Amino acid sequence: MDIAIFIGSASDLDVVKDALETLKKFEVSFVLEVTSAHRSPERTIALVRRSEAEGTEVFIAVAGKAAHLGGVVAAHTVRPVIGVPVESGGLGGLDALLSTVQMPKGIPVATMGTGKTGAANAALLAIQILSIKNPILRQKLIVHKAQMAAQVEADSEKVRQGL
Ligand code: RP5
Repeated sequence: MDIAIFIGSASDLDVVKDALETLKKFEVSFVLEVTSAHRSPERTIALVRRSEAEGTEVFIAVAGKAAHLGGVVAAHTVRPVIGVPVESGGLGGLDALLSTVQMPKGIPVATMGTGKTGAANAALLAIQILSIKNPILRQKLIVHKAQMAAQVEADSEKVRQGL
C-alpha cells in the first residue's frame, strides 16, 4: 500500500474519515490500523516494518494526548512521517500538538494542524509527496486546486447575490 495510516485509538476513526475519502478520491492505496505508541509498542514497530516491506512510501500517524505515535513510527523508518494531533486530551489538542511537533533533531515528523482538518491535509501532503514521482497524481492535484479556486468564486458570487 502507498500510504499507511495509524490511529492511536479506535476513537480516532472519525478524525480520519475525510482523509480516507481524499485518498479514495485520488485512487491512492492505503492501509488503516489502530495501534498505540504506549499500549501496543511492539505492534506499532511490527506494523512499520510490515508496511515498509509491502511498499508503503508515506506514514500518517494520528494520535491524541501525549501523542508519541508519529515519533515512534519516525524512529523506525526512513520514510516520511506525517503526524496529526487529535483533540482528545484534556488540553484540547494542544497536548497532542506539542507532543507531535517537538521532535528531537534528526527524527522529523511533519506535523499538521489538529483534528479533521489536519488529517485531511495529511492525506493531501502524502499525495503530494507521492506525486513527485507520479505525473497522474500531480495532474489530479492541479485539478483539485483549480476546483477549490472555482468554488471560492462561486461562493463569492452567492454572497454578492444575497446582498
Ligand atoms: C486516545 O488515546 C487518543 O485519541 C489517542 O490516539 C490515544 C493515545 O493512546 P496511547 O498511544 O497514549 O496509548 O484517547
